[in-house]
Formats: sequence, structure tokens, C-alpha cells
Amino acid sequence: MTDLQTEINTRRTFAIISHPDAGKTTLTEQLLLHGGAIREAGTVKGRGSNKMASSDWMAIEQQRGISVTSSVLQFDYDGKRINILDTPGHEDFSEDTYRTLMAVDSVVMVVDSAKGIEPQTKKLFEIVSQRGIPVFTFFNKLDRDGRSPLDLVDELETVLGIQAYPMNWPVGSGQILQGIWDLREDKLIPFSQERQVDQSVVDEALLEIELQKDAGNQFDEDAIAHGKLTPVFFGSALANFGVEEFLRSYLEFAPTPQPQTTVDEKVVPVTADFSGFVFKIQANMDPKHRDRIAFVRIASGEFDRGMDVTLARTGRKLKLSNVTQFMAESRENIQTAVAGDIIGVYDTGNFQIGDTIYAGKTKVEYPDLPTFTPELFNRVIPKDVLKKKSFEKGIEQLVQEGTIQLFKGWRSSDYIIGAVGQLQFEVFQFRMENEYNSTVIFEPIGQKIARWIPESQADDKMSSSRTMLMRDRFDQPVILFENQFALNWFVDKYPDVTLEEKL
Ligand SMILES: Nc1nc2c(ncn2[C@@H]2O[C@H](COP(=O)(O)OP(=O)(O)OP(=O)(O)O)[C@@H](O)[C@H]2O)c(=O)[nH]1
Ligand SMILES: [Mg+2]
Repeated sequence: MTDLQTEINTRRTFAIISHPDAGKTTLTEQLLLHGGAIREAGTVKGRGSNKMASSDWMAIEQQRGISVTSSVLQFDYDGKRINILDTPGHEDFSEDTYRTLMAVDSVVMVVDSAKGIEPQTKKLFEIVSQRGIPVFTFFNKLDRDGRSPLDLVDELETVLGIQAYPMNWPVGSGQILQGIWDLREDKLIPFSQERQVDQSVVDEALLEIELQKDAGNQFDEDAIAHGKLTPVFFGSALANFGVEEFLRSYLEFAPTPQPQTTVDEKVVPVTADFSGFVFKIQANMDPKHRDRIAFVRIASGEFDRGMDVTLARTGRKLKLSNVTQFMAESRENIQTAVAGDIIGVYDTGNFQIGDTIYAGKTKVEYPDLPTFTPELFNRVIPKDVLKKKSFEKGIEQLVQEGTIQLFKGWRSSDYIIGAVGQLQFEVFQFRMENEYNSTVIFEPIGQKIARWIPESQADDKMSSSRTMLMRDRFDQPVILFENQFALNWFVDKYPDVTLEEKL
């Protein structure tokens, strides 16, 4: 094995997904604690003098106690380097979550054990399942009264259509939580060292384990690797119980960085020359510097500080000198990184989401990342016309991040922003004010059906009171239809025009 391959084999890169509030950010924080990346676990609400969770670093996240954007963090554990991507659960931010899923080799699915499989978990699971990547399940919040574990596992299998293999089993929950039963070692890991174990609760759990074993699946590493079988864990992220057991087991079975496939369906070996793709752009992570970072998943090879790369979209050469990794309490300028790692490249406006960069002589280009078709629209104007400059800068940067989508009038200079959900507008408004000192006013124009059309077919005459001909931020013509009726009418009138829909 080459040194590079050995180094790559130490990497594990995964996303945490679930319905809102299941405990992704809390679990992320505990994992960072176990990796020694932080000294004390913060909480998502940061009550009193408590510190805040590392991955909810944005002001609006801390204010509302929810994640609105995915964040990348790194830590080392047991000789492995782990890249963890904490995603927002709310469906209004799922475009960001979908893109993040393209940058990982496996997924940790968090389920609230009092609630079971909730709608957004199901939706995200379907995306993951299409990619056939390994899924590890963590039933969280055992410190609260939960549903029967037999029910939970059964629901997991029937609702998601994946086979489950419990690695441990809860012994009670809430007030009567005794601990978890480690099924490999066949022993109890007690929740509390001080409290006497209630044997009747243990007996009940052992009975459930027998029932589960009778009806259960065989352990099959190959099935795990293909996302057909999910190892199942129980615990409480908040109480930091079962987290380390989960982490150890995860590291044992999670895949090393997997080769990526290019637009022309070539598989690039992880040890090939350096290549990677931008799956996320984030402005203003550091309020003091107001900089912008392009997050790159290294697909192959090794990054070395100062290396020259080519941007596949434009053919432009760039030097990668200012590159960081994210270690919870600090950002570190790094010298090297390898396939599987997520690096943050300081960006002065060169990158777009989905861009490929590569170092070798042969062009490498990875497929585009998913874009959603927005459904809600607002006209947006600055409250203070004198502050037009910061207004424009804010819109430009937040649009490049994909916070919202921007459309401009065909003839007018109107700014119309589109989103999948209302919360995206709220985040946009908050960040415009907070990060760009620009108060914006929305004039709702409501729900629309957006369809892209080829430039050659776009015609001024297509605009009417119920169909707005616009341009997107790449200057592609797009029509916003008032409703399905207006769309049907258009198709009748212009049968030859090709209408394209995004995801
Ligand atoms: N009792 C209990 N509460 C928990 C546990 N884990 C998380 N919570 C709480 O559940 C709430 C949501 O936790 P988060 O970690 O923000 O959940 P999330 O999945 O990151 O939520 P979004 O990012 O908004 O989708 C917070 O109030 C946490 O303190 C747990 O193990 N037990
Ligand atoms: Mg969160």
C-alpha cells in the first residue's frame, strides 16, 4: 500500500441527518468532546452561562436554537481523522442538506426514540438510499420515556425499507433507564454508576432481545457497506450516554473515502492526482474578517499548501494557499489534506457550488449538485436607498451561498428572490441585517411555478400578467407562472418551448 493510501484509510467522512430536533447538533457536540476537539460540551440553547454548541455557530441559529445551515467539523479519535457534517433538519433548508450528502461516504441517522421515524427523516433517507451509502442509526433521547424498542426497530424497517441490526439495546428509558445492553459483549453498560440496577427492567430487556434475535437479521458487513443493513444504536446525546460506544463501533464499520465518479462516468481512484468539488459556500463565518469560504470535498489525491489547480468550469489556474480545516474551537491553516477530507478554501469570488478543481493534466469534472425549484417568491427592496451598495453585496453573496435564489426582471431591474420554504426568507432577512447592515423589505408575490427555458426560445412577448419572464442569476431565462392553469395555457400556446424543472 502506498503512504497516500494508508493516510486516506484513516479518514471517515459522514453527515448527520434527521427530522428537526432529533438531536443532531447535540450528538455532534458530544462526538467533538470525545475526540478532544472541545473541552466541554455546549448546548443548542446555551442556557445561562452555558456555552453554545460548536456547529450552531451562526447568530440566527443560536437565537432560535435550530440549525439553518450545515457545518463541517473535524476531530481525531483512535488514530482516525473524522470529518463530520452536521446538517439542518428543517425541510426549508433541505437543498443545503442534499448537497452536503453528496460530499460524504456514510450517514448517521438520528431518531428521537419517543417519536420514531418522522417525515423529514424518511425524505432524507430516500436520498441517501438512492446513493447506496452506509447508514448508521442512533435512537436518541433514551433519558426520556421512549417507545418500545421492538416497535422502533420494526418501524425503521417497514417505513424506510432497510434491514436493521441492533448493536445494543436499551434497558428501560426515562426514569427507569438502567443503561444499554451491549449485544457483542453481552453485558450491561449502566446509565448511572451510583444507582442500584433494577433487575426486573434488565430481565424485560433481555426478553426483548431474544424476541428481536429470533425475528432479526444476520450481521453482514457487505450489506452495511451497500446501505442495505443499518447498525442500530441507542443512547442519549444530551446525557452523553452511549455516544462513545456508538463512535467506536461506527469507526469499525464505516467506509473509508470512496472513489467519486465524473460527469462522463469515469471512476477516479482516491490515490489519483488531487481533485475535489465545492459543495458549499459560506460567507462571514468569522465576523471579524468577513471572509468567504468554499468547502471542498477532496475526491482524490493530496492537497499541499500553495499547490496550483485548475477550475474545471473556466479552465482558470488558481493557487491554493489559504486553506483551513475546522477544529471546533479554532480554524487551522493547513499544510496537507487527503481524499475524504473537507477543506475550506478562502474564496475571493472564484467559486460556485458544484465547481470541480483538479491538479493533474487531464481535466476532471464531477457532476452538478442538486438545485431545487423554488416555490415561494418575494420582491425585495432595501429599506434605505442610500445603502444600495451593501444591499447588493449582501444579496450577491447570500445568493452565491444558495441561501435563496435570485431572479431579475427581463426588462426591469427588480430583484425577486425565490425559496423552497418561508424560513429561508427569514434567514435571508436576518443575515442581510446582521452581516451586511442592510434592512430589507419584502413585497410578497406568493407562490409560483418556475420553469427554465432555453435562451433561443425566450421572447419578450411571453410575459403577461400571469407569466413573468425573468432571468436567474446565471442569466438563464426562467418563467414564473401564476398557477398550473397559466402553465397549461402557456404549453398550449407555445407547444415547441422546452420547459425545464429543477429538483
Ligand atoms: N432529553 C434529551 N434531550 C435532547 C437529547 N439530545 C438532544 N436533546 C434536546 O433536543 C433539542 C434539539 O436538539 P438539537 O441537537 O438542536 O437537534 P437537531 O437535530 O440538531 O435540530 P435541527 O438542527 O434544528 O434540525 C435540544 O433542546 C436538545 O437539548 C437527549 O439525548 N435527551
Ligand atoms: Mg442542529
